[in-house]
Amino acid sequence: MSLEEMEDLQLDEKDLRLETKEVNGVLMTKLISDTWDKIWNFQAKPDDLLIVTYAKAGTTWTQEIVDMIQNDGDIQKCQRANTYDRQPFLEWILPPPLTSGLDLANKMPSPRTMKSHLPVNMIPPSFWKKNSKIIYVARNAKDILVSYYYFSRMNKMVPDPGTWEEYIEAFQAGKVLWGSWYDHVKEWWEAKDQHPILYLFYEDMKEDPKREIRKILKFMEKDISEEVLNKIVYYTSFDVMKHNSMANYTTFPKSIMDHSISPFMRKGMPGDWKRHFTVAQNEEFDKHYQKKMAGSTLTFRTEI
Ligand code: PPS
Repeated sequence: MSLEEMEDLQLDEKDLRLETKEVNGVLMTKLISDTWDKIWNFQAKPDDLLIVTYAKAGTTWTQEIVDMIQNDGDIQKCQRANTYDRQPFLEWILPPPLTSGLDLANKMPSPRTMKSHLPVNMIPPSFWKKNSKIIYVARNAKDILVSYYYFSRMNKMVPDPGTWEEYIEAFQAGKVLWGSWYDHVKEWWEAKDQHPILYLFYEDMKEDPKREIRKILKFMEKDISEEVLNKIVYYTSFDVMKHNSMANYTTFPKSIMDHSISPFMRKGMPGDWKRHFTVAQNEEFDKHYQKKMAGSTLTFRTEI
């Protein structure tokens, strides 16, 4: 059953919010946790491309860029299906009869491009064995927190975020789906020198999308004309993608994603956190941040 068909089931919010259960101390949905062996044993191939992010770091944006590159800027081809059907969400397990990302990935003909939010030590080991390419995108913690908060309100499948104050605490403690942002970005940063990993920043992509798309092209060993490159920059800009129903999650049943609470394509700007953190919250967050990130060479820009 497709997600679109699920709309007819008229499910209540309490039946939708997925239960959680940790895997290796990292909060996941119970469905992911119960299917963990199958996810861990996923068989990657050398020509797979995996796009990894902590949630809300610009996954969908990067997925669209990669798909446009793979299709030489052909808009029609990129409209063939929703983002999540074009590039399966590897560890995302849905209740039957819905099709899970893992099943989609297993059935997909090569070369496959997939998405994941897994921390580096939870990536199925076959990705390392097969030397598959990985694009990692990181985004500053404050904008992630705001984006994740609104997303958790509008997406009825993930845990209810509670109040803004409660959510800041949960985020800092890593008690949100996919665990600690701090560990995620730092551990992937360490891993990037040992594997074919391209480590990008959302803020850099926003500042100069053409420059960052060129990095992706080089990493994918693809050559395209300047004209196609300009086309990709245009069609993957926030304002255009916001209206692209194959990329903006508006085809999801409203009972799952309610865009009237907050659109999936919400602001698309670094620095929106300033409209949400009070001065006191910001000071406390910065103090905690210094402790968590101490010793890492990784730095972020919280505005551009
Ligand atoms: S998810 O659910 O984890 O896959 O979400 P993800 O796609 O990683 O992140 C969603 C945020 O990315 C913004 N977005 C974009 N920003 C700039 N340009 C483009 N093209 C773009 N597409 C998506 C989206 O608006 C979410 O950020 P916020 O801050 O909430 O607006």
